[in-house]
Amino acid sequence: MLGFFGIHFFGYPQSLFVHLNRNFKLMAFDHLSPNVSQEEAIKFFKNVVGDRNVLTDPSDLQSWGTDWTRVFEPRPMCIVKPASTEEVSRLLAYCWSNELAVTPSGGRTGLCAGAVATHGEVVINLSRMNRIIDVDAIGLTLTAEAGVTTEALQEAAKSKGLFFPLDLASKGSCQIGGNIATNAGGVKLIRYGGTREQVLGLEVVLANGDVLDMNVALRKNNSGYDLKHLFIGSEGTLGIVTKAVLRLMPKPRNLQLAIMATDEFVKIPEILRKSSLAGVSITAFEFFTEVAHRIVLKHLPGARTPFQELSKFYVLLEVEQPGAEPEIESLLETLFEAGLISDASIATNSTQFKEFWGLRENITESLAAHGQVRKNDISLAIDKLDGFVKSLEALLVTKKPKDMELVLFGHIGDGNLHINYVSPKSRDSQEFHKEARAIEEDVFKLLAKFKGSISAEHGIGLTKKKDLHFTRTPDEVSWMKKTKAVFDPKGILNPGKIFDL
Ligand code: 2HG
Ligand code: ZN
Repeated sequence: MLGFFGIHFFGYPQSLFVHLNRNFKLMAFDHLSPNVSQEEAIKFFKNVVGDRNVLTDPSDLQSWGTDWTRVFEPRPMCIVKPASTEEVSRLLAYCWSNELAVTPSGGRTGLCAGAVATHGEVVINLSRMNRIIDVDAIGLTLTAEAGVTTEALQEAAKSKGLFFPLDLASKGSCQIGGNIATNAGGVKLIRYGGTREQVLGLEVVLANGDVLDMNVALRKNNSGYDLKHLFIGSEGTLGIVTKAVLRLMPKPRNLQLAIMATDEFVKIPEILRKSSLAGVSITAFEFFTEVAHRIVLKHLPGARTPFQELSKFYVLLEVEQPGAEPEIESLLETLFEAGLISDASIATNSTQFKEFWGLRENITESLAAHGQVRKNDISLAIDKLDGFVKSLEALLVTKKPKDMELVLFGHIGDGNLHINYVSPKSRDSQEFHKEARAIEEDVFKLLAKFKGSISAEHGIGLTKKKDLHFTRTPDEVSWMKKTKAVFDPKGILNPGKIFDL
């Protein structure tokens, strides 16, 4: 699984991009008037980072100019790979004075085209800035450059007997800079919070090249506005994150994992309620449907189901069990007795532990192998989940084309549902997206009624900016734009992402 996003991404043929435009002349942004030629700019970049760290080869532009969304065709001017904050600062100062658009980029595992360069942007990729600077085992902090992968951070914490709780299916490829830019959530949010909760300090290079140092490793710091939070989740539109101080914690003790089968969605929130009331210490509460399970069993080499017969829904529950008492077993008994689950399996060794997690974490990869996919990443208050899913099912009865499957899974313990629309690869891609979009619009309308969000953890990027209004009020969007104008009045940083200026 590790590194899967990278591997598959490079393997995808160009025909998968929906908005094909075979004219490779760079498109420009109306609000910018670049005052250097492309050749001059590339010469400057090579001078800053060295010849081999500026990529202009068409295949490099294709692979480094996009993320995992595969919907928009990448058309960057070039890819520039700095090795230090100072280099990022020089690059941005140059782009600022010459009005060149910039797209910041990391592990490129994003799912909403936040790091896709479609209009001749200079892609600044932070992969070479991959040093772990410090692990402080007393203050429980870790300082790292933006290009360190999430998995490398986990390993660094582990090597000191500590724990970095951010955990995502793409952890082998995604980088902390991208995690911060998108405020990534992941499978342990229910217990430890998302990326925002792990960040104590940040170093950011602003649009004009100034370095803003908010890099203090303090747990408590109530001295005025906490500016770092503006950059977390801003998708590279306010500045480029170059360094972060992150929170560590003691390793969880004795993790237990079970997969439970249930026949009705309505029972899932009830399972969560009963588990919380039982006082077990939940570290993950994930869910997937039978369809998702079947697709993983079909496409993931060596995947096995722990069940004799398949059920409509599954919950993956991970708990920390500090004492000797096998709490998860008695919890499962309670859930059986209450008629909430029909079957369950507990991982009894580390191999099974990995296998069970694999059944959940490999859904995205298996879906990509299975068909063409359009993704929603929505969230709702837990008590509204059931009503929403019922309305969704009613909607699908009339709207869903026969050859389209709706695959639901996600971090249900924190109200985050991933809805994937999947059709056979043989379907015409434009038609598929048109049909899926028609359903998606109704889903978003429904979501607005239920006071949910159109993006729980993936961000807005290019794919969802037209839908921002379903979740954010006009006032909120207007203040976002004012904030953007303060930090980047020329609009050079990741233009076209989240909203148009
Ligand atoms: C996950 O939870 C990721 O596995 C990807 O956020 C979700 O593929 C998706 O829709
Ligand atoms: Zn997710």
